[in-house]
Amino acid sequence: MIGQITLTLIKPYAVRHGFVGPILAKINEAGFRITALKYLQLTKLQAEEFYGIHRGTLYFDRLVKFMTQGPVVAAILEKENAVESYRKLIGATDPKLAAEGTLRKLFGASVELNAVHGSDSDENALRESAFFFSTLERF
Ligand code: 3AN
Repeated sequence: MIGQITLTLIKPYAVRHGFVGPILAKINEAGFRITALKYLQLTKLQAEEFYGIHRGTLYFDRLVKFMTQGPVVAAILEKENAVESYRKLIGATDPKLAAEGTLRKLFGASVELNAVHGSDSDENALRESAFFFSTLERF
């Protein structure tokens, strides 16, 4: 499985603006198989754990606030070289700098409201997938 999966979140901002369908369609068109999918609202503690690596940054509290203000859609995506391939599809963290046609360019508003998350390494893809999904929820 290493190298084959990545974890994505459609963030509250994008969910609220009706972008779940369009984003999932783009993910399908790009050749990813959705092997797990759910809608949930993160608690403050869960968001702090998920973004633990950002603790101590100036934007940490705001990040946790944005990520808990409404439901997110979490999904595990499967494809050859999934992490890198999906990072390419989502584009740069800041939508202003993201390439044309990328998810963050199409659906993001700012570096904070940037529509989607994508795992940044195979190790984190496994950790984040296990954070959101039990083995019974993966197909
Ligand atoms: P990416 O999501 O592209 O991997 P990270 O891991 O550096 O980027 O950041 C995780 C999240 O933290 C971003 N998606 C964004 O919401 C937020 N973030 C990152 N850098 C900043 C920043 N300079 N100001 C505000 N929020 C930020």
